Amino acid sequence: MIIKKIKAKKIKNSRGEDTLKVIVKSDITKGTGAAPSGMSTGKHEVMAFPEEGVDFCVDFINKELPKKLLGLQFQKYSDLKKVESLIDINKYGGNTLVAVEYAIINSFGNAWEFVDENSKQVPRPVGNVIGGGAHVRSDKVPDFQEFLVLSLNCPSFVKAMEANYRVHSLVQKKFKKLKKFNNEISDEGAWIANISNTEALDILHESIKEISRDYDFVLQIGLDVAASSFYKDGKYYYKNYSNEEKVKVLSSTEQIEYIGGLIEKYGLKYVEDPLHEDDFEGFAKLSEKYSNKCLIVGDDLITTNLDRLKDAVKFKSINSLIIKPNQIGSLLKTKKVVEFAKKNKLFCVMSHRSGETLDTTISHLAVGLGTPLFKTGISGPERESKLQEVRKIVGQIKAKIAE
Ligand code: 2PG
Ligand code: MG
Repeated sequence: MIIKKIKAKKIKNSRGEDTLKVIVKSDITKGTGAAPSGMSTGKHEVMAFPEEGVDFCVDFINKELPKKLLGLQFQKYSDLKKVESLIDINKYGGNTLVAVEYAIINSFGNAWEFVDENSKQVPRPVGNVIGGGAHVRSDKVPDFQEFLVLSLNCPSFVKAMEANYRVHSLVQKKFKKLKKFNNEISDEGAWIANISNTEALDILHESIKEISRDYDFVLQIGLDVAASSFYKDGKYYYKNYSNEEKVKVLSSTEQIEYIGGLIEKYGLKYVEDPLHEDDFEGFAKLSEKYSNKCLIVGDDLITTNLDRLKDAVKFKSINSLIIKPNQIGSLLKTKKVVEFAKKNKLFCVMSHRSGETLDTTISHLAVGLGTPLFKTGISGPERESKLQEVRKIVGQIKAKIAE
């Protein structure tokens, strides 16, 4: 595939923030790529955009980059090094490189085949049902950022997607019985209400039990605690801890006990960032006790960074990790992280960001890189587009196998 044309423009993401959309024309087809943005960003992530703003990056892509990029050949994933050497992420931000790389791999046609044409791994969806924390502009919501639904033993992506959607709808019905619920949603399309962490868990627990009755697989609860967002100087500061006690301050040891207790009580199968983003040892303590029954997932802890992942493996901090290409600002580095994780028997979770676009490249990366889980919400056009894209890829894989 040869790059014939590249163009960039400024667009808005789902939170109304400026971001970048890139359009690449190759000799095969046209591909686009748009960069997402986080709200609860890990402090070890690369810079998303420079201070000069998105216009500065648009100018660079439209005026400078074509001089060196046009005419280059991209035959395989490792060829991305050709573009990675042309964009300095310290100057233009990780989002600039990632948006260009997304557009390039999409200009091949089916990006998942560009990543790995033999991939048959279809991930299972992790859906966001109830929102809180940094994804809501109010203190009167749960402290945990995401109350999630997933099914680790579901035989089909489409079935799991449908079940997740039904849980989302049932929770809305249950929320309507609460006072002052006006169908408000978090940045990721999850329901928000003035309830405590445990109230949210109780409602979700009831809902997954009800919906599971209709399926031959079990739905399970996950949490993205996003603990760094309410951690300061050795303590976790809760504002909506439980119905009995709203405000509560926990030490690290108490936080580990508390999360462990929730894993036991609600049968949690997935806990992301239960401790702050530098606490490799605290993660290890939780993992030691619970990694046989729950995915202990590092997001802000790892930030898709190989060096941090190596530390986590050394400390035995996690058994799973989030993969977000724009945290590290490179598709080549992202692949290295996934490969290292697989070698060390860690479970990868490809993930959206809270500020998203309609871009569906991460659906292709989830399949192509073979991540067993895909966290991309349930509701809203930016989330549904990614789920529907996986559904489309499932059809393409089936057709290939049948050939
Ligand atoms: C997270 C993400 C996505 P953000 O913490 O996992 O759900 O949030 O994009 O705001 O970092
Ligand atoms: Mg997270």
